[in-house]
Amino acid sequence: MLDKIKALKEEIEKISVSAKEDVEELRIKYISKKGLVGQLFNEFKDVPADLKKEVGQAINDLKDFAVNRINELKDNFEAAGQEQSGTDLTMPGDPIRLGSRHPLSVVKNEIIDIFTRLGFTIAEGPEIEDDWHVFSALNFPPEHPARDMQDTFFIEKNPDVLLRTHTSSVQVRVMEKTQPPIRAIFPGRVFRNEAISARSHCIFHQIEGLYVDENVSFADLKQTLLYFAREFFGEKSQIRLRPSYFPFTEPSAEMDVSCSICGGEGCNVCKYTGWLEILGCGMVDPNVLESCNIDSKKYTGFAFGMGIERITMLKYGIKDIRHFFENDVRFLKQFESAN
Ligand code: 2NL
Repeated sequence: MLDKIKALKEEIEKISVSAKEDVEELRIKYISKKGLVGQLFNEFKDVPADLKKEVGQAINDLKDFAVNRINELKDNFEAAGQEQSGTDLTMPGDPIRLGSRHPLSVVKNEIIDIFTRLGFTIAEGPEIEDDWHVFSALNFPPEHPARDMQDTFFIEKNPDVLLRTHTSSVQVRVMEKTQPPIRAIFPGRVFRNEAISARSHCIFHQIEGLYVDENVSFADLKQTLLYFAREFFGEKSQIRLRPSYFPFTEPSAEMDVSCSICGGEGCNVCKYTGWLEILGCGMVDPNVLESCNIDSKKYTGFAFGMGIERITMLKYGIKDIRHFFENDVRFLKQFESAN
């Protein structure tokens, strides 16, 4: 009996399978009730009493061995089977579609690059602001219409908690805590309570610039903005300044750049004028400097501000501002190569 058990163990040790179904056959052949190992349990009753202990132990060990061996064959087969089931692990994977930078970010980064080459640093600040930083420090009179609920989003009923309508609030924060020279640009999201249309949105992006030091003049402003226009719209660009009004600058101007689409000849983008309006600018009003604890007798400064959506629409010929906020990938992927 012990010899038979030993022989059966050697037999089971040697078996190999070539198909998954064979494993099931082996299970029936060896470890089912009527299988070869199962039969040993029947024969056990004829084993002499003095050998029962030893033989019983050997049969139990054989059964454990057979069960483990067959499970092992089955596992090996399943692991190998996955490779054979049609997946070639040496094939290159499916390409993952990468996202692309949003056109507003592409243009914002380009503007930042141009001004950092001139020594400007970048500053950011809170979107939820108070009246002082958005209006009062910037020389807005108490009854100015921009303070009205029609133009400004107030948060709940507190008139001193509002969404900034321009990034100038960040410039106020910087001036309050730093003495000149100050030379920085301020990109950010701003909010105005306006009806949404092809040309305007209630959320948009601005980039403003500020340069405060001794002897900063209007000539510095013009030369800085001419450099920007030529870097951004092309070296042949011309600029012109038209008088304007902002509460925070005096004098104030609006700047046009010669139309980069038609080169000034006249086309439907520049409405046949040859010029595109791109930003507002001026010399910082002395009242603003004083509000921020900067001595307006010692220091002067220039500032400017532009809408990033507007510049991007001009640069890429985008006709509707709402495209920027819909995030339709068919629109966004057109800028994949831009940056
Ligand atoms: C526009 C015009 C402008 C400024 C922004 C500014 C900021 C401070 C002081 C003085 Cl703290 N000025 N910013 C100046 C002139 C124009 O923006 O049309 N933006 C879209």
